[in-house]
Amino acid sequence: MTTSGLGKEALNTRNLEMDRASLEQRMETLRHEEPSNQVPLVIPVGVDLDAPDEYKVPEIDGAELTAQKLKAIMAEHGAVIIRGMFPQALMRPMTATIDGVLEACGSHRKVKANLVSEFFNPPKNLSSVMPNGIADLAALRLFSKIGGSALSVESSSVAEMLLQFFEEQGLKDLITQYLGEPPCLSVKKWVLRRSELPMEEAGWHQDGAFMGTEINTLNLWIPLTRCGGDTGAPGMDLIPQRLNKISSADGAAFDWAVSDEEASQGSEYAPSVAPVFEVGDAFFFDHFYLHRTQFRPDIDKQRYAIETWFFGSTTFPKSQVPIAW
Ligand SMILES: O=C(O)CCC(=O)C(=O)O
Repeated sequence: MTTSGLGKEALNTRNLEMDRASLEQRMETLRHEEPSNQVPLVIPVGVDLDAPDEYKVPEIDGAELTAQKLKAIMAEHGAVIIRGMFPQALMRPMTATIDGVLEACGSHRKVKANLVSEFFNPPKNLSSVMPNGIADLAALRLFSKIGGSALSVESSSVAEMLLQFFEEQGLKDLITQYLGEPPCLSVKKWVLRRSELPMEEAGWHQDGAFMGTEINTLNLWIPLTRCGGDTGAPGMDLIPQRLNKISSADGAAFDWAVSDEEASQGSEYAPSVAPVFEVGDAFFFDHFYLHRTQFRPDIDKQRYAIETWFFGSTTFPKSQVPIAW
């Protein structure tokens, strides 16, 4: 079966209760599992690194992508842009889906009364799987709302639709080969994003600073708006360099962040870049990659994106609340 895209039409054909039960089960499957060290780390922590021939964010065409190539590029550069990975016509309608989820999550009345729709049907165990239950979920919802984002799992139907889409696009096989075991996802690091205007300066960070480093990860960041560079819509500011340890948080606003001075003017790192992303591109990076939401004073356009972190199904950060796939 091929998907009709990621928009409202595709969403309308889904069975809300079945999606809810399916996502609930995925969370139950890993609820009591602890990560193990049976599968080797894809990126060993802290070993000496050879400098690449050039500091850059490599780009390859979607048609050229193989797990072997992904592994080689990620090992050398820490990230890669896959141009034209997805058909634009399938991706564009996802912005309306994100609007629907954000609107449903923004309505306190709907969330409180648990008014189920295709845009808001979280699994019934969502608060109970969080490390600190409902208090954690409430804090995460507030944090997401302030940042103009929502957890994908707020709509089980959107989450299940995305999983189906990823599988149809060959991502499950690709990521299994990359991680050396089947992937899982997570409640906290699977995010639907619509940037807020005016933009606030976001902190440089490596996600491993709060997830831990003895894990296997691959983040698939999907822009749904043309963004980055001089487009006026925020892409990502990137340090185009493979790192394999967590940088110091000295001078940064949070203990998981890196100060702007250190990231963009420090001698330790390659100069930052802000590539242009097109709808249909995919951007892969891992928990050591130093990045932030692109910031410059002339940003005046909204940008939509999907952020999906995949982890090894035995090498995941438990704190991020794993979801079996
Ligand atoms: O979408 C963004 O601007 C931020 C994404 C991000 O930080 C991430 O994917 O880890």
